[in-house]
Amino acid sequence: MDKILEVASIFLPDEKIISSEPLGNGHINSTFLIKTDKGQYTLQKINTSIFADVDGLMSNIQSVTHHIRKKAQAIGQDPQRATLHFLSAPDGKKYIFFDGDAYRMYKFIDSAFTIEKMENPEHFYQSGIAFGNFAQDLSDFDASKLNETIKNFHNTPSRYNDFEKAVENNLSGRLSEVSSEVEFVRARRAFMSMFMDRLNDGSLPMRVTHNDTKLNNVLFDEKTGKPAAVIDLDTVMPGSYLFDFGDAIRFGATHAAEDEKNLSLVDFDLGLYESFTKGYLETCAKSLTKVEIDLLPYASIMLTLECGMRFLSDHLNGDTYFRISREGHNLDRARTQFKLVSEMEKHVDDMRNIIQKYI
Ligand code: ADP
Ligand code: GN1
Ligand code: MG
Repeated sequence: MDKILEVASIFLPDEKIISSEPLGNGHINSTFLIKTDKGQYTLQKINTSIFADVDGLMSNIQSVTHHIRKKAQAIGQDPQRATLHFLSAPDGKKYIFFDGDAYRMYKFIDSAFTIEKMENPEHFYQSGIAFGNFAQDLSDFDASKLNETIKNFHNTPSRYNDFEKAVENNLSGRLSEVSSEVEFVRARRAFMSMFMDRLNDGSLPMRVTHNDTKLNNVLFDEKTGKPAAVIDLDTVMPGSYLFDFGDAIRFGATHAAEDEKNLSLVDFDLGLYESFTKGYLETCAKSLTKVEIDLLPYASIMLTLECGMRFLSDHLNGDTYFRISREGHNLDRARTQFKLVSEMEKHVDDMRNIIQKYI
C-alpha cells in the first residue's frame, strides 16, 4: 500500500481511503489531499529537520486554533471554516511518527481556493483583511505561552550571520558566480538591525505573529470571495506585526512569481501595496503602536531582503533547506527578492503616505 494512504488510514480507521494527491507549492513540508468514502482531509508530512520539536509545534497550533475558533464562534462565524481542525491519532496526539517521519492530518475546508500569483487586487485587499483579523484575534493571546518553533526566524541580523557563514564555507563552490548578490546584501548590513534593536530594547512590542504571510496561506471562500481561514500555522510564534505585514507585501505586491527568471518582469506595484495595506490597517490599525506605525514603511524591505538572503545562503550551502525543482532555483529566487528590494527602496515615502492614509 502507498505510504501516504497507509498513514491516512491510521488517522481514519473507520473510513475507506480512496485516493491521495499532492497539494500546494510549499518549500518545506509535503501536503496531500486525501479523499475517503466520507469526506476530504489534508495530510502533511512535517519536515522534522527544520521543525525538530514536533510536540512543541503542534501544541502551538492547537492553542492558537482553539483561540481563533472561539473568536469566530463569538461573532457567529462557522468555526469549522474559520481555522484548521486537526484529527487525533489513536494515542490521542495530533500527530504520528511513521517510518521515521512525522505526519498530521486535518479537515479539508471545501469550497475554498488559494491564490499562487497576484491577478486581482481585490484578493490582496482581502488577504490584508485576513492577516489583520488574524493579528486582531490573537492580540489577547499571551505570546510567552508559545514555543519558538524556529529560533531567530525573523531575526535579520542573525540571518545575516548565517549568510556570512554560508559565504565563508561556500559548500556548493558557487561563490564566485554570485559576487554581485553578495555585495548587494553586504551593502545593507547596517539597515538589518532596525527592527531587532527595538524588539530587544522593548520599544517595539512582541506580538503573536504568523511569520509566513504568503498570499497562498489564505483560504478564500468560493461563494463570497472573502477569506475563510489563515492556514500554514507552523511558524506562529512571538514576533512583530512588521514581520507579517512585510512578508505579505514581499510575496503579493508584484505580478511576478517568487522564482521568476526574467527580472524585467519583477515589478513592485504600489497599487497592490495599497490594496493590502488598506485591508490590513482597516482591521488592526487600532492595535498598532506609534513605533510600529513609524517602522511599517520599512517592513517589506526588511522581510524581502531577509528572504533573499536566506535563498542566497541556501544556494551557497548546496540547496539543503528550501525544496528546489531546478538547478539554480534558489539563486533565481534570491534575485527576484533583491530586484524587489531595489524597487521598494525607491518608494519609502510613497509607502509611508499610503500607510498614513489608512491609519
Ligand atoms: P505548505 O507548507 O506546503 O505551504 P500549506 O499548509 O500552506 O502547506 O498547504 C498547502 C496548500 O494546500 C494550501 O496552499 C492550500 O491550497 C491547501 N490546503 C491546505 N490545508 C487546507 C485545508 N484545510 N483546506 C483546504 N485546502 C488546504
Ligand atoms: C517557506 O513552507 P513555505 O513555502 O510556506 C519558508 C518561509 C519563506 C518561504 C518563501 C518554515 O515557506 O519562511 O518565506 O518559504 N518557511 C520556513 O517562499 O522556513
Ligand atoms: Mg503554505
